[in-house]
Formats: sequence, structure tokens, C-alpha cells
Amino acid sequence: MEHKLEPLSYGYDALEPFIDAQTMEIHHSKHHQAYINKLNAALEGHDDLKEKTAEELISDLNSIPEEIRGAVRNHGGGHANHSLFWKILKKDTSLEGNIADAINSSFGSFDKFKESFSNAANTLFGSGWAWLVSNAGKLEIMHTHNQDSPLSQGKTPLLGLDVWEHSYYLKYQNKRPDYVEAFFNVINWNQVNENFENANK
Ligand code: MN3
Repeated sequence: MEHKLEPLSYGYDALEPFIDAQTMEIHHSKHHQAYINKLNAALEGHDDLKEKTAEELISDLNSIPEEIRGAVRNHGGGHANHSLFWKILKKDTSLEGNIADAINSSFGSFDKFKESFSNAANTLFGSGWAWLVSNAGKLEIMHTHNQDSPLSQGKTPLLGLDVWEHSYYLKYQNKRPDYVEAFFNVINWNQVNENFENANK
């Protein structure tokens, strides 16, 4: 099985003006594709691993042969992280359902959650991701460097924000906090709620 880039279920301009069409097109068709290409290249000659999803691979990095472990961590992580990212983006959804209750009870209020999540995104030095995760049913906010995934720590990502410069530089340049603020207009809360329900199964 070769890993393949899934088309987006929406147009590259669907998130305007918060995330611009040009950034979405380059991010999806070039950056995400590059992670997939490099993951496929790393798995050449490892037929047993080719049967696994990117999520399965990075959930058990110790089982990956040492000579390709770094490549699988980076590019398998890149593939899995972006696959989740595209799904949790949508304009005009509202926070409701069990995830709404869980956010309120875990963080005190939506505003406190937003502040903590934004802080995790803005204080990450260099490239990486901010996350809302389920850790054995408990909600947590965290960030990871590079393309590291919470899955490698046994945590289930529910919501992720790419803060690599390639995800915002064309529109926001050096102003990462403006991009992080804009992100809150394009969170697909229906999908996040579904991710939460699945994590609790
Ligand atoms: Mn990216």
C-alpha cells in the first residue's frame, strides 16, 4: 500500500479570509504531498510496515527499525498531522455536544481554553503544532515540535493547529498570534466533537 494524498473535501478558498487560498493550495498539494512521498520512500523494502496507516506507524515508533525511525517519525507524523488538520477546518460551525461540556469542565470556560491553546501555539519556539488531546479520557492542551504527534505519547489528538511558518507566512508573515486568533474562526467543532466521541470509545 502506497500512502496517497486525499483531496480536500472543500475548495482551497473555503477558509478565506482567515486562511487564504494560496496558502491552502501550497500547504496541501506541496507540503503534505512531500511528507507522503518521503514516507513512501522510507518504507521501501519494508513490506510489513507498508500495510500500516501513518497513525499506526507513529503510535508505535519503537517497533520501527532504527534506520528509518527518524524518517517515519517526521514524515509519517507530517502525513498524519496534516490529514487531521484538513478535517478540523471549516467555517461557521458552533461548539456544542459533549466536547463543549468537556471543554467547560476541563478548562473552566471556553475563553480559558482559548487562552491556553493560543498560548501553547504562540510560545512554541520554531516549528510544530498546538494540540487539544484526550489523554485516557482527560482533555489536555500541549504542543509538539516538528511533526511529532501526540499519538507517539499515547495521547489522541482531537484538534491540532499547524504553526510551521509554511501554514501562515504568505498572509500573516511574522505575526503568528494573528494567525492563531484567526484559526478560531475556522475550527470544525462538529469534527472535533466526533474525534472526542471516537477517543472515548
Ligand atoms: Mn504544515
